This record gives sequence, C-alpha cells and structure tokens, in this order.
Amino acid sequence: MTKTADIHLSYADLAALLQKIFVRNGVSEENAKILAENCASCERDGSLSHGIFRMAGYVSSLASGWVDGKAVAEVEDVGPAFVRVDAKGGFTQPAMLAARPLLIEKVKANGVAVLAIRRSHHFSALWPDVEPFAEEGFVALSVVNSMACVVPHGGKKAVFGTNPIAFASPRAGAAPFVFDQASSAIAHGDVQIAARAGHDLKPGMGVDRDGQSTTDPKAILDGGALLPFGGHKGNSIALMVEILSAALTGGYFSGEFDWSGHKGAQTPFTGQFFIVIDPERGGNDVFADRVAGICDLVLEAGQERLPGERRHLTRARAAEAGIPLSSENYEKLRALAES
Ligand code: NDP
Ligand code: PYC
Repeated sequence: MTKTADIHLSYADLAALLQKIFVRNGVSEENAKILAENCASCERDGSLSHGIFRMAGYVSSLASGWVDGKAVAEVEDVGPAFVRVDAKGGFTQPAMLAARPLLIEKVKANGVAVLAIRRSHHFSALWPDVEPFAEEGFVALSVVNSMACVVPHGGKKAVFGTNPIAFASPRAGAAPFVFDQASSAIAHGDVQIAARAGHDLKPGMGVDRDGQSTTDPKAILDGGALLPFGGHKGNSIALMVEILSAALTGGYFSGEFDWSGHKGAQTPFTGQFFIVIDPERGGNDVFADRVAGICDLVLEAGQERLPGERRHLTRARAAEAGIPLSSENYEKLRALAES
C-alpha cells in the first residue's frame, strides 16, 4: 500500500477498523483485538512494512485455511523458569499474551524465565512483543523465524527466514531502549514495498533466481533470495534464530513447513522464543540509570540517534495529529471490513 497522507485516524479508530477486518475473516473477537492493536501500533509507529500493508496478507492467509484465527493456545508450566506454549496453528501474539501472567510470575520468582512458543504464525514486527516487558521494568529478548527466503552466506539455496531479533531494556528518564532488526540485509516486507514502488535496492541485499547479485526487488521476489546482513556474522545470528525459535520450541524451521496446499497463504508457521530477565537480580539498583548512561555516551560519541527513537517520534506525532493514511489505503481497509 502506498502512502500519501490525506486521512488521519486515531489509534482507537484504526484498531477498531482492523479488528472488524479480522473478525470478518474468521478471527475470534479476542484474537482479533490483539492482532488489530498490534497492527495499528506498527502503523502508528511508522513500522510500515508491518502495519496496514500486511492486512491483505492476513486476510489471504486466513481465507486459505492456513492459519486458525480462532485458535486458543495451550500454556504449559514445564519448569521453574520455563513456559511452553502450543499456539495450535494460530497467531503468536495471542499465544504470548495467554502465557504472559505465568511467565512474569516465574521471572519474579527466579529472576529469569523463558517462553517457547511453537506451531505459531508471526506476521508482524517484533518490537511490540518486547517493548511492554521493558515498560514493566524487565529486560526482554525475542526471536522468531519466518519463511525460507535467505541464502546462507556463500550458499546457493534459501534456508533461513528473515529471522528478526528484538531486545528491550528499561532506561531511566526515557522510553525503553529497544531495537528490532531482521537478520537478513533487508526485511522481506521492505522488498515487497520497493517492488510495488518500482525502487531499486542497495547492492548486497539479494540475488536473482540464478544466484547472481541483484538490486531489482522483483528479481528477488521472483525466485531469487535475500542475503544475511553482515556476511558470516548475520548468518550466524539467522542460524541462532532458527535454533531458538524452532529446534528449541518444537516449531518448524523456516524451510520446513509446506504451505503449497493453501493458495494465498502468507503467514510463516514457525515458532518464537523469549528470554525475560528481572534486572534487579543483578544486584545493581541503578540498572536503568546505567542503561541511560551508556545510551548517552553513544549519542555523545556521535551516533545520530538510538534505535526506537524514530518510532517514538512517529508515535508522538500520531498522538497529536492522528495516524496518516492515504484515502486509497483507507478505502482498501474499508472494503476488507465490508467484504
Ligand atoms: P530496520 O533496519 O529498519 O531497523 C532495525 C533497527 O535499527 C530498528 O530498531 C531501528 O529503529 C534501528 N535503526 C534504523 N536506522 C537507525 C539509525 N540510523 N540509527 C540508529 N538506529 C537505527 O529494520 P529491519 O528492516 O531489519 O526490520 C523491519 C521490521 O521487520 C522489524 O520490525 C522486524 O521485526 C520485522 N520483521 C518481521 C519478521 C517476522 O517474521 N515477523 C521477519 C523479518 C522482519 P527505528 O525503528 O526507531 O527506526
Ligand atoms: O518482512 O521479512 C519480513 C517478514 C517475514 C514475515 C513477516 N515479515
């Protein structure tokens, strides 16, 4: 979806419209509210590769029968610091929220706990999954694998997903420090956006179907593949994400699930992993001040901005003026809500 803003919606109005679309397309009211708020948050923060741009994909996946919008996750208490969840073929975000109270109880009791979600679909940005933990005073790290579209460093065949990693930490006097980044050179969503807009990519992001380096996003999408960021180093992170999100959780690797029988399926069916830590257990009662201190040092040293700052600025603008949408995109959403 392209974007020239001629309409501004409040967060509540956008979330309500998206919730209607999800419900109309077979998602339970409860799950629809969670997914709608997640997607509206992405749009509000300017995470445009995972905002309303994704709604057609959600609808298409639901219509194909590939993902169960009504799934009710099963939460298992499997150790003093280990929570396991079977998302039962539904979306990850409701599964994570179902497990959250038990996870937090364990973090408070032990200082740390992990959450392993399997048989889940994640089609969004990762920061909404970790930022709320930091807002509550915890440090959180999460990884999720996706669909095989990334060739290993030096390799010839796509094995990895775009496999993001997100980290959030409380920071004194400011919003939490949060970064959220794909382990591919570019997110698949941004390749789709570039293809639609007719823009070339920077060199070094992908290869065509013959394995030749290309800057053409269409060549990447049409049988080509992405590359890991940072050569062998990003490659190892992508591999770590597969291990944690799939091998450890009992979910599928990015190249393991078969959606060929579900025409229109777009949501990766994999797993997601979280580590949540109570930083007070470090015996350091000025943890958040220390985080603020190192962030300040980085800025003083010349880094233009910290990760998350652009999102929070965009969020602040949306709180004042509303979330900008083109009338074309707004009409597309209304059509999805009525169809
Ligand atoms: P970007 O490269 O746009 O940004 C990565 C991180 O770097 C962000 O935290 C961003 O902060 C920060 N950042 C960007 N530019 C700067 C800068 N100049 N200085 C300091 N920090 C900066 O993200 P990606 O393209 O890697 O990923 C985009 C999204 O796609 C992510 O939200 C990710 O979760 C999602 N994704 C989801 C997948 C899934 O399977 N569900 C798979 C792959 C990606 P800021 O946001 O403030 O700009
Ligand atoms: O943008 O790479 C991506 C992506 C994959 C799954 C959801 N988003």
